[in-house]
Amino acid sequence: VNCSPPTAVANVSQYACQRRTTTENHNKIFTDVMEELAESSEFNESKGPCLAFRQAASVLKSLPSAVHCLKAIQGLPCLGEHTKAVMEEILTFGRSFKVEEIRCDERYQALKLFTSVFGVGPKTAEKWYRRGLRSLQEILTEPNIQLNRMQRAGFLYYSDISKAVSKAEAKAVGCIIEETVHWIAPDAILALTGGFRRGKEYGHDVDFLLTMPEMGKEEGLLLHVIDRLKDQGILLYCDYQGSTFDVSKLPSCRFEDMDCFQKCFLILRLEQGQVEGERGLQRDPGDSRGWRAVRVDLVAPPVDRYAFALLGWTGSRQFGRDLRTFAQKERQMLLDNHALYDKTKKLCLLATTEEDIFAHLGLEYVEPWQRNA
Ligand code: 8DG
Ligand code: MN
Ligand code: MN
Repeated sequence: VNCSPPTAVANVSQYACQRRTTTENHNKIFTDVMEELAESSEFNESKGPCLAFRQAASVLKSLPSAVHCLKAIQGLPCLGEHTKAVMEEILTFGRSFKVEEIRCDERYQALKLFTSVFGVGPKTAEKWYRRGLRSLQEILTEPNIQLNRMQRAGFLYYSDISKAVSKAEAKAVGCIIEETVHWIAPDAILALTGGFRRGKEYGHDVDFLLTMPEMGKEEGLLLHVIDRLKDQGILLYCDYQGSTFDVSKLPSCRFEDMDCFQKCFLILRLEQGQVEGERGLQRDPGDSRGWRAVRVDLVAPPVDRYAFALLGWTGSRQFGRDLRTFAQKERQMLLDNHALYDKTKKLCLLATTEEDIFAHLGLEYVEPWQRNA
């Protein structure tokens, strides 16, 4: 085994926004384990270790080749002692005993299962676990559990929405959204965001951004779209959140990916016949329903915020997180889904494209498909 580090190693930045990370991951055997460790830390509310494992996974994802020995990762940023120990285990035994222990843990299993339901976060999952509940069936039959509307939809469509959405299905959803939006407003601006914009083959949902070329015209748009989806008989669930966006409150100091734009979290009914490659296909008779439920997110910012929203909603989460950290630590700027504020100049920097934002930050432009950090 050639243990010389890849020549580019010395140049790997600690910030995902200064790395190019395609969907081609040469170190999946490590990153899958890191992500499980991160999730387990999250369940234990260990924020530091959780972030550390996510950052380590992200650095490994950006490498141009597989790591075959520990020497090859010398000098790489964000790889702590803990991470290196896990990697050594995997290199030596082909597996990590630590992660296998976690996988067997009753609490980890239950929390992972519960949070896989749409509308169930770690807090609710923990509450159910403490009440001695272990399976989804037990939750559904426990008389004292009050599910909210989102969770009820989550359980109702569980088998469909826990199944990955393919690129072909995302494309079919895109056609429906496009037709619906442009039927209402022919000049509306619509963009695919999220994992599918980054070129992923599969996702847990399909994300879109929409706006109007004229400021303010976007206001009623989303509710119109929702009505129209309802009329088509394909709206299975809708959680609409009105805008709480307030320009006078810019810049926001919120240091996360939440934003105040009007948005909706939907579950749509997608006919298999509308999916490319599935037309006229003979399917398993047990799956003869002919349609599936798909999670869809729509976000509608005002057009002057469009570039910031597009950058935020394209992700990945880690890429966005590092962009915000980079802006603050390296440039004394505050970045969120609404704006970029220069603390030195005490003003908001305007942007109409993502390229503008990278330029303001003094960063080389990173294409969407290179943001799979
Ligand atoms: P996936 O669906 O393929 O699994 O991955 P994804 O497309 O990258 O994740 P996502 O959960 O659909 O979110 C898309 C991006 O949007 C993600 O990078 C984070 C960003 N994002 C925001 N605000 C919010 C928010 O309020 N909720 C969610 N879920 N994501 C948000 O900028
Ligand atoms: Mn998504
Ligand atoms: Mn989403």
